[in-house]
Amino acid sequence: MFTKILIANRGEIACRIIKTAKAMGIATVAVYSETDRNALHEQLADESVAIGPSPSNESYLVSNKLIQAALDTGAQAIHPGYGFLSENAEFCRLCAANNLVFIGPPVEAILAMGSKSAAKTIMADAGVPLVPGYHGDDQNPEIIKQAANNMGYPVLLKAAAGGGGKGMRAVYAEGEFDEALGAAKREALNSFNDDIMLVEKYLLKPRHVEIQVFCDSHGNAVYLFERDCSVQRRHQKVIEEAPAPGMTDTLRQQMGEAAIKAALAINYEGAGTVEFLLDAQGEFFFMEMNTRLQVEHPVTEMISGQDLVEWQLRVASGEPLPCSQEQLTINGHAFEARIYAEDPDHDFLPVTGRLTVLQPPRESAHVRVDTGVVEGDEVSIYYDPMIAKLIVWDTDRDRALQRLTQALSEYRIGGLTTNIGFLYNLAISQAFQNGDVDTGYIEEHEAEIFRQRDRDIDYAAPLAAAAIFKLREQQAQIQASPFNGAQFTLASVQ
Ligand code: MV4
Repeated sequence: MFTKILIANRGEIACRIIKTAKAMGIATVAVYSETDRNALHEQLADESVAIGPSPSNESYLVSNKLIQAALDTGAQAIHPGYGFLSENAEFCRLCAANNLVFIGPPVEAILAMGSKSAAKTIMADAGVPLVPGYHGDDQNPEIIKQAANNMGYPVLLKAAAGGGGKGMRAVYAEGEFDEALGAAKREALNSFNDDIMLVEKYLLKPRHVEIQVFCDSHGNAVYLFERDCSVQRRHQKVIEEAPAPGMTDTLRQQMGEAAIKAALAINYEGAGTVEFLLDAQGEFFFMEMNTRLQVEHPVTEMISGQDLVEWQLRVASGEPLPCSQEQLTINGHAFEARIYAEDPDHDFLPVTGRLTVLQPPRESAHVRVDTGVVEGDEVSIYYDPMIAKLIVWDTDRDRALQRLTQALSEYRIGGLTTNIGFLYNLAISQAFQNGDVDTGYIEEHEAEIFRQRDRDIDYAAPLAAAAIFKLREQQAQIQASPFNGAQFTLASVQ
């Protein structure tokens, strides 16, 4: 096992990784930009290295700075977290060239999943079910249109290099095809410098169900069940849960085995996620594979009782998987809600500012809060405005959902606008309570989620109470301090 690792990331995921490394007796090196000089991840690590200015393309995205920091501190491995360099094949290669272990899959696996068309060819050969469609090399527009006509409308055009809905166009009739293809190609060229397109049958209101897989370097592979991530807004996940509502043992096993086939087809190692679309008839189709630890991994940890970061560290150091498939079981139900500094009443525009009050619900066997900020920290313009992930667990879905609404109503954040009220309204909406989710959920239930202000949590009184409590605490501290002559001013609490 490694004795020291560098975490090439920041925020909650850097803190999350440090926590497990500490528990395993592994020393940690944090890296930090100017803005993050005193950030929680920098404080929690055993050592830290400054990597330059706040913009991520001058710090967290500069491969050479991270490699140099690892070499200078004697770290043997680099954990990339998610985002930033986590799926960057060049960075993965650079680690190897410097005798550093990249805590992630082999570079070939990252490259294999880089193109949607190439990935679909690999998966078709491996016998993984695909959405009917055309993903060939011949990019003649007439060939693509003929494929669309043959499968029947509606169809969905997707950029092979795409992700997150960019370069994607729905086409409802042959007459719209040429214009849609042109527009999708232009968007893809602008975004990815690559306009290779594929076309698929457009599934209406599918669910997004993904399977957590793990493979080691000894040929072992397991799946750690599924997560339902259907509730999204403009391709951003909002609430995730495990297991998926309504999932049967048979379908779970079929999807799990298909996911393992997908992973083995690309000689995968480490933590991976195979995303599927699941239709109302229970048919499922491979969408893509994410070659990293995902933001929503905690719901899988809560229902499986496994620490996925510990698994990553063991596998990366050459150990076999800690468990066989037969030893893995599902216990209870978990939700994750992503708490953001953003304004739901203004098109979810990101919000910046100081977290003057930050009082998460108390953590317990039922409530987990993964965060990278403390009260008084600033949410800056430089990075993703996620404040925390709130994860809850209980023995069944109804009870877990009750835990979620309770924890959301206890969460106190002052100083900036957050999406907590929106998450609360979403969690109490009737169809969500029923587990009746699909990828159109938020749009379909907009009126219920946005309009029921009377059912919103009432924040004003609890926030005022929190501010008064904090003022008293600060005054008591000053009175007890040997420097109690110091000037004390109350920071404004919003
Ligand atoms: C689809 C689809 C329906 N049919 N493909 C959206 C992002 C990209 N990764 C794939 N996406 C979709 N592909 C076919 N053939 C619907 C979506 C989709 C979606 C998928 C998962 C989660 C949320 C979504 C929201 C809108 C559309």
